[in-house]
Amino acid sequence: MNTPKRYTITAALPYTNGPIHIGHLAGVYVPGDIYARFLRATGNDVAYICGSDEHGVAIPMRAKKEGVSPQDIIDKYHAIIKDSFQDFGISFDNYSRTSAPIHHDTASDFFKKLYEDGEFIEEVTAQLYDEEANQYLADRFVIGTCPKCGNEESYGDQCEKCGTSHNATDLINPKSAITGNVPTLKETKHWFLPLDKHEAFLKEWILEGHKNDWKPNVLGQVKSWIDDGLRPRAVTRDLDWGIPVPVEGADGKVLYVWFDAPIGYISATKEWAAREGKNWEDYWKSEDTQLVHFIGKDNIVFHCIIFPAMLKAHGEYILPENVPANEFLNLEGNKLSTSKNWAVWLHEYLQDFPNQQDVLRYTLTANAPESKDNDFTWKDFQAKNNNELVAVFGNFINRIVVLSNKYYKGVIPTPNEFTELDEDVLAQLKEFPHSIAKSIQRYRFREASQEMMNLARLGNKYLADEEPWKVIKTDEARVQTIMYVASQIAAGLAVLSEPFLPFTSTKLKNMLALDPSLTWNDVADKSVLLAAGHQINKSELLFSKIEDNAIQAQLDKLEATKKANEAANKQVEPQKDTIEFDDFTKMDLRVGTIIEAEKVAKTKKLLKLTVDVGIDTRTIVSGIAESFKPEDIIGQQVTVLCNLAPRKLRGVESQGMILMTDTPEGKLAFMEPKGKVINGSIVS
Ligand code: B3M
Ligand code: ZN
Repeated sequence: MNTPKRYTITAALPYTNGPIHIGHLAGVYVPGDIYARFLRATGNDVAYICGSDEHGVAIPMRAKKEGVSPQDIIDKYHAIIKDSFQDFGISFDNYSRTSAPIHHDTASDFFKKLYEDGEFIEEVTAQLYDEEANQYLADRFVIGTCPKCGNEESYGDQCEKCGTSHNATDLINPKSAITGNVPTLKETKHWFLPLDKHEAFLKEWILEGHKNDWKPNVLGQVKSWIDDGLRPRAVTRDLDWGIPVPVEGADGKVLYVWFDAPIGYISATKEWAAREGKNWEDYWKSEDTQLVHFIGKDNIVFHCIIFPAMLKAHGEYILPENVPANEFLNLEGNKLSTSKNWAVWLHEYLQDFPNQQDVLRYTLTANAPESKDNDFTWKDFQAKNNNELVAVFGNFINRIVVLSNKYYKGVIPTPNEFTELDEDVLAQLKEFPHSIAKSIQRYRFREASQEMMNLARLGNKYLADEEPWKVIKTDEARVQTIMYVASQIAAGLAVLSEPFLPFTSTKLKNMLALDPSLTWNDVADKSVLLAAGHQINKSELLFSKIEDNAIQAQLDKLEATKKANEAANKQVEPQKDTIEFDDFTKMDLRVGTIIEAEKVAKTKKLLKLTVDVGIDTRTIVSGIAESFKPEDIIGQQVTVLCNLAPRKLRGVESQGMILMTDTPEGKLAFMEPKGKVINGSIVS
């Protein structure tokens, strides 16, 4: 295996304007975690770095909407996000935040150095301005038509549809996201990073230097950017939320969030190094260090063009060795969306599937959107759990541990002569550390996870073929060998599954009472992983079957979200023609109570109700059968239009009408008084 190196691995800093969902986990944090855990397991020096991105206009905008301060928003979501990462075993060496003083200092110093070295262009330009809100409009504060793809909902800095990144003034028909007004132009001074100056270098470094080792989707985006021609990019903003621009004459201006956020990787490393007694500069300024950025595809330009240009302009830093950006994950066929609540939120997942972090980690890895967008479905989640984790991995381990305890009181038996198959299986086991490593080193985490599962398959098949539970009746000596061989596979699996299934690996290591110093490379090099005579522990359940009703509950939840979104988007009916007061008083509206209810035969929608309306008890036929069961509405108070001319519905005469409205979920709801009233009370 390769000689150990030093690695700085970064994962995109999540914006603290909402919790995180499976898309974040699948695209960035789980692949980064597998990589970091694997590198540690193979003896490398690793700093896996992340933190909250707490500037950016999305935060004050959300604060405004919720009527709280931006600080309240970042504190709330920083805590939620940090907990989610911890809960899912994302093994960051440091999870920091960009509101930390160390980050403000680091980002300010970085800016000052570029400023003093003359790396910026200082220019007064006309920027979009909202007269009513008294504010310059940049980034998410302005919406308009993307000049590249025509998307009418593009943001000022980036079009989410085609991924293009632009200046707010490039938008066609810009509108303020605060007031909806058409902005005016107003002059203001800003500092620009002349990306054009770095174009030749970027082209050479990425499109030539990394043409064979960076992912095609990443190279493609970089090429298209460079082909379009790089232009100076403003790195400051007229805003009151962010890091103040640390030079004279910059009052009321802050650093552009995409200038400060990637520097967050550096500040978070500094914070960690100080805590651990390490030298942070080793991780950022030494040519021996490999810097790798894990991100989603919408962040490619910032990590492959802008941040490298900043690092290059600064002069003291290393550049990324690779930026293995992923595509997007969809959910049940639709784009994940925070605003539409179309997501599986991590904190909610854990409520519904407690202690089943590894199931989600595994499903998201086995289905990772590595080279194209991919779909997460609950059915597939169930299948991956039931058919692979339970039926293969769990079943294999369970058989070994249960049988060892049963036959040998949990002591690994002494093997007798190996058959050709035994030799072959043991030789195959030694190949797995290499084959899994090869996939991980090429950032092919799906492939790596499948290879890890293949080791469990090998073990499962070996036991199924050798059937020790049958052989025990005729050949005890042979069973000793089978159990010994299978135990070596179990030990290998405990080590090699760790990057993918860290919780399971820990449980399994405990179950096998595995020597904690056993390493990844040992699985390839050592001929004995679990020695004869070694005592293991009792069996513990690693995975359990997920039943259909648990999956249906998740699908129902999404269906309810869909309905709620449809209802929210539904246009309310326009007002009807004006009527006179007399027209209104002609209606006899009063409260009644349903005392009997039954379905009208051969209809889907109709219920025949008996309603006490105070003046009498009458029959009313109502089209509410799809929303209510007859037995559930006995005693329900309702509003009744009593003097509506009677009419026959399916042979039953209806003497009035019950007033209803629609719920956001698309069901019907009664117009009922708050608290019981006397039947016959007039509604006016
Ligand atoms: N906060 C953007 C995002 O979540 C972002 C990443 C910053 S990485 C330096 O898409
Ligand atoms: Zn576009």
